Amino acid sequence: MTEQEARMRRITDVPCVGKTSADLVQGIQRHYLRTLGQHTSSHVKNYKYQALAFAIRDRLMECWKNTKDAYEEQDGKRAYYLSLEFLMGRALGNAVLNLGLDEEVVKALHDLGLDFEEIVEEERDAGLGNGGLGRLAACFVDSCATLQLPVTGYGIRYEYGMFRQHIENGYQMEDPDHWLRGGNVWEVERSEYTQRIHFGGRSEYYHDDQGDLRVRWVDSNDVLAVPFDTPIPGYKNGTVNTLRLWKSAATDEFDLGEFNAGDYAGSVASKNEAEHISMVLYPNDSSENGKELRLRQQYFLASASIKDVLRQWVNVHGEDFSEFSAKNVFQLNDTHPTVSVAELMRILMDDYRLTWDEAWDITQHTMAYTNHTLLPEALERWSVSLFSRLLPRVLDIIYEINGRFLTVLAQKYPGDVERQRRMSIIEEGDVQHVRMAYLAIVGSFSINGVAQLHSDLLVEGLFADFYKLWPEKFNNKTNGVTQRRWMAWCNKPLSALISSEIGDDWITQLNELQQLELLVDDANFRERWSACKRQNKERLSKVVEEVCGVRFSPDAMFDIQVKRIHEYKRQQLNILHVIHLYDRIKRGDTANWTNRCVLIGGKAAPGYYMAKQIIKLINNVAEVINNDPDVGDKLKIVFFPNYRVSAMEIIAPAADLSEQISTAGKEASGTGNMKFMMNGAMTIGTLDGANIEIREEVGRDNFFLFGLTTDEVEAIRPNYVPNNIIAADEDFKRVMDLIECGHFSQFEPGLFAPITGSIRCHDDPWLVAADFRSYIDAQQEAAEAYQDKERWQRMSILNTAYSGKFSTDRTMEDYNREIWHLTPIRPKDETCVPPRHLCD
Ligand code: 26Q
Repeated sequence: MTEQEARMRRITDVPCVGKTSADLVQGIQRHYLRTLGQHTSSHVKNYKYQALAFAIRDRLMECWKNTKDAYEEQDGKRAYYLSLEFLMGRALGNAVLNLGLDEEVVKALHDLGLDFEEIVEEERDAGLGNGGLGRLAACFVDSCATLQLPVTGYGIRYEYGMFRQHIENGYQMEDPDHWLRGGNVWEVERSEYTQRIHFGGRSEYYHDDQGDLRVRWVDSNDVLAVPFDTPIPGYKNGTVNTLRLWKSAATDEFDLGEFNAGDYAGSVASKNEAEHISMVLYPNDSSENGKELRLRQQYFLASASIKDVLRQWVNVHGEDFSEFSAKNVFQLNDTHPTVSVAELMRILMDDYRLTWDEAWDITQHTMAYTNHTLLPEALERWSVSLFSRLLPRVLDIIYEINGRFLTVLAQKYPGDVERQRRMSIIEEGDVQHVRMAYLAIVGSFSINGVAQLHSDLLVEGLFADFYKLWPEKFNNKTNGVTQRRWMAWCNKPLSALISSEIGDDWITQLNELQQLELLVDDANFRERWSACKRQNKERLSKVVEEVCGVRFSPDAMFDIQVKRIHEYKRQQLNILHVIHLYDRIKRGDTANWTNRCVLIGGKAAPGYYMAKQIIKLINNVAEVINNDPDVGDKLKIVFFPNYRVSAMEIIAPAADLSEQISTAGKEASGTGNMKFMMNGAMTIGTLDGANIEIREEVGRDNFFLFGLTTDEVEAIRPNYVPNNIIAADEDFKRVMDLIECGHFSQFEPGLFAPITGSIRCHDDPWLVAADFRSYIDAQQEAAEAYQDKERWQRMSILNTAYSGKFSTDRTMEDYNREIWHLTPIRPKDETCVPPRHLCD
């Protein structure tokens, strides 16, 4: 050890921080006074949250360092999850759980006269994502840390996350989510790893000092990317991985022209453009919107992350890249970060002087692409003109990739110009576009869908030409969710019951839940199971009453649909059923009635007119039903505003019935379906996405199936006449009449004509009318099943028991075994694992 190393060692040589409740009390007090400067016991509860969060963060820090040291020392293969979204939600409860400090924290707070559950509520959700794709990234990093896989998440530190939603007169209103106001305890700025990102300018060809022809990107406008790191703790294993989020900042080079002309303020103001890049998350989750700022965000993430990885590589290996693809893999979360393919090529060639073939070999063996959608309108395309203005050098490379790819095609399929046109990365037409999915496919060694049906449909449909060319690249990786957050943390009563019966191995081995199957015949166990569900329903009822002003009786069946609002997810169909139930009540057709509380929640993209109308319809229907004395407890319905991760933590444990009712072939996977199943809800669903696998696991008797299959959906389209279906079905006709006669829009007749019109339209892509009857019948089956308490208890237990497949631990093991090939690494000294007496 050199003297300098010895000196460095001293500053990090801190005694291990204690983990008893007394140690925690001390830590909380110290941060409250010394970090936050709070001298009196002020009534601002948020400072108490922050003090606790700092105390917990202290307990992550040394494991974080040990994990980094271990990764560096082992120098094994590493993976990078590139994603424009990480929908993390709150971090405090998760950190406490994963550190195994649950009981000690509760006790410490109790000694300080504070309540953990109240303090937890002070944290704002990190809402840096739209929905499924962003939350999946968050579950993935949790599972990777738990599996001790060396995986780093790379994303953008948006100043404003997903908008907050409130309802005014039944309509969605959006409020900006300035989530960082009040500070973020969990992030650490690492400005020493700042990267410089180029935009604009042009490519210049020149001869280097060895006389070789090379290219450089000149006259660019540069932006800085400053990394902020968030610790990602594994479950009681001493591993803490990293989520690195980039914030954009202006360079210090003032616009000299303006500056010299005396416009000092103007030149400083022009820094704005740079700082805007990481300002806001696009709240669009299914259709491309082609905005320049979005492409800037994508390139900003791709370039900063790749430069960061190459920086670390060169630090250790110098400029020898022969082993790079054996030791690094990038997983692209949809096409959003796909410009990475060209960016890696660019840096390897322009900055490190690799030849095209060397750089391409590395790129093609390093990139892997996950697709999350089957909707053709959601496939990203960027206009060539925008690309050439913003990223001229990157576009050169994309053209070259495409040129070489088309040559391969021409050799393989001589004369088949039509195929070349179809498969070209550059789409020809009035305006040329770059097809990002095709760039991802050509540049990657692995392409996966997110549920078996989805992966099958990709190779049969959207990507059929590519599958024919490279069948070995395509594979399936069925999604999952992390049971740490979605059971152990959010469903304490059920977790305690399960652990008391089968132990707590399920927290890291979800298949262990299968043992619950043996308990379904135990009446006492079933009663305790129901008691947990009831407790969770009471908790949700309180929240619903607070935020919606409607009383949900825990005796009723809780029927829940929460997800983004989209026509393909068919919240319309749900509301048609609710209206049908209302109609039955009004007609007095209520023999053997099952009381129901229907909850629908989700955000609509701000520019998505139909989705916003659907929200309005739900609210108007709720207004009529909830205030009708004839209805009473038989039926309640609310639109739950501002659905988000922390809301789902209360909703999922309380659900009896999970609505997964998309048009078959449209929902790539779904992940809410898995959270509900895990928490003992029954699914009513179509044969779509991961529903199919859920039904396979739990058995057909424990799943309410309805609707057309994917094949039937495609077969019916040419002869689809919804008006005939409606006319032939008395119940359906009455429901449509109620909406169309203005019963739910008394002072605004015709308000919902766009919705009813689309249901009646023969080319309704979502085939709502086609599935109405079988949906209503399946709902009736569910209602009857609910009346048989014992039967329902059994089904509920079996849903949890067979949810093992849907852990992201399994998903990550699949990615690792078949795509990444990483070796798990244990941090050398496991001081961060809680002392044994705290673990058991
Ligand atoms: C693209 C371009 C410009 C602006 C925004 C976007 C954009 C952003 C987010 C497009 C799509 C998304 C999100 C998609 C998404 O969440 N898909 C869901 O992914 C889940 C995880 O795999 C699946 O379970 C869902 O089925 C799928 O809909």
